[in-house]
Amino acid sequence: MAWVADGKLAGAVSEAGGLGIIAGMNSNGQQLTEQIRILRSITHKTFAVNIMLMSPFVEEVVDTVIREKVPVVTTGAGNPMKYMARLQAAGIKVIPVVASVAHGKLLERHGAVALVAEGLEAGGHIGPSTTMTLVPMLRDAVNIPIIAAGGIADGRGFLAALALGADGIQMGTRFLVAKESGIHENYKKKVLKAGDRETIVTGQVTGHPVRSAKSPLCRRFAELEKDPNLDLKELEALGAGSLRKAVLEGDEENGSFMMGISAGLVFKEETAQEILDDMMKGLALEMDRVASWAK
Ligand code: TUI
Repeated sequence: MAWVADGKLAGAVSEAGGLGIIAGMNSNGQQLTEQIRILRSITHKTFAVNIMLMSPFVEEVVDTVIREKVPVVTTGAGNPMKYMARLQAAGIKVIPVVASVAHGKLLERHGAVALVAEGLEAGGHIGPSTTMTLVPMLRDAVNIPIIAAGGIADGRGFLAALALGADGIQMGTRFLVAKESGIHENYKKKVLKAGDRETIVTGQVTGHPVRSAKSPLCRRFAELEKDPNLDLKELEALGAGSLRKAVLEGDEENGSFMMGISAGLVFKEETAQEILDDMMKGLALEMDRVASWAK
């Protein structure tokens, strides 16, 4: 959650009992160090940094998490193999986000302590599988814990993920509207008013599909993608900086409002603590409801 998951939001999530994750993406080493400092001023509990592997600052971010003795690292949007040995040697637990079974098996062999299995219901950059199918297939293929992601925003999704064989869940979209999330009001409003058909996937042709709310920018993307003489450079230029424009400026014309399909299940701005409490309460309620079917 580049530009969104800063030290303040991740700190609030960890303090509330979750594993708060700072988005390393787009930060250079110095900016990331500052966000880690902010998080540590909010909580003494454990936390993680996500390394977005397509970021131009990957090397700096890896150096920084090692220097700052970050306890847990998650990785996304690529293969973290190149960094696994260094991170593990520094005592860091690595939890890669995977979008395929083969990738999960490979990373288990190379020392991942757990995997995030992210389905295409998620916001931002996504893989080709659904959460519903990826989680059980990965469950059959690896022996390390699996954290399900993509499409989960309430107790029903939480229970469903556990039923599919997951050991935990990761949520992004619901935290977009956390009180501690500093995103622009326009962005929060889009999440809160979203229905089931709010999001769309663009960028298939570039090989990096991205799910975001439908917007004028998406329409321009879709038009360009249909063009047989498509210039990938032009497409990338259109996308560059668009998430920042959405998060910081709420720019409805040129912003990329990344969110998962689960935005249609998010109705309230709440503190991170309220969100986590509601998830745990929802899980217990749904377990009782589902258990009654077996009686
Ligand atoms: O990384 C994410 N979500 C993101 S990154 C991002 S920035 C971006 N913007 C435009 C294009 C690309 C990136 C916005 N949202 N989630 C974790 C995630 N990782 N989802 C899917 C994957 C993934 C996909 C393919 C992980 C590995 C993979 O292939 C591994 C390989 O062998 O390269």
